[in-house]
Amino acid sequence: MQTANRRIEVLEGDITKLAVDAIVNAANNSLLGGGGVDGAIHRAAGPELLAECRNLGGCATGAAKATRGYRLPAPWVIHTVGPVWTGGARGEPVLLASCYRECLLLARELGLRRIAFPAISCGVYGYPLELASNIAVRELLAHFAGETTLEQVNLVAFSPEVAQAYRRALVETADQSAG
Ligand code: AR6
Repeated sequence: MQTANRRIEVLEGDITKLAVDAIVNAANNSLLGGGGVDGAIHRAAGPELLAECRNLGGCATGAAKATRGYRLPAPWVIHTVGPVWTGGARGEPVLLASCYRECLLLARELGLRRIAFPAISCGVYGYPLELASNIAVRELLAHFAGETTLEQVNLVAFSPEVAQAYRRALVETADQSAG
């Protein structure tokens, strides 16, 4: 657990600037772009990204699909679709966990070493930050408990509140594994 925790790093800033192997996009079911981090990624990657996305036939909530990164510093984008938060009784936790898991599995299939995640579902889709950061950390630790090519995962926070939520979730899981 200690080792896995050290492989997770919280970063504050714009995910589109990161020169990691893949950045994750919090997309919608169409995969044809939108606002928030999705809009920022499409703007930074250029129109070639949208052209590739048009061929993917959309993406189910909780699933993930990979494309090239085009003009981004990251060579890959892994698009996933988080759940819209409607109170938590419509499978939102399972679907959000599935987003992280599917992205991590794709990253492993592609043989990637570094991946960066935005706070999937925590913007327009309204997922409570504390709950979402617990799920993110739990799924990352579960992934690191198995075989993986990944050496480092960045949890990218676009605001100090998000960074704090991630840090708290990391501390709590470290405490749990120590106790
Ligand atoms: N870098 C890192 N994080 C960012 C950036 C950025 N450049 N820009 C925003 N965030 P959201 P969702 C943060 O709304 O809730 C889109 O229209 C943001 O502050 O982007 O999954 C899609 O097309 C927040 O913490 O994604 C979908 O329709 C987090 O990224 C819908 O929004 C996620 O916020 C998906 O909603």
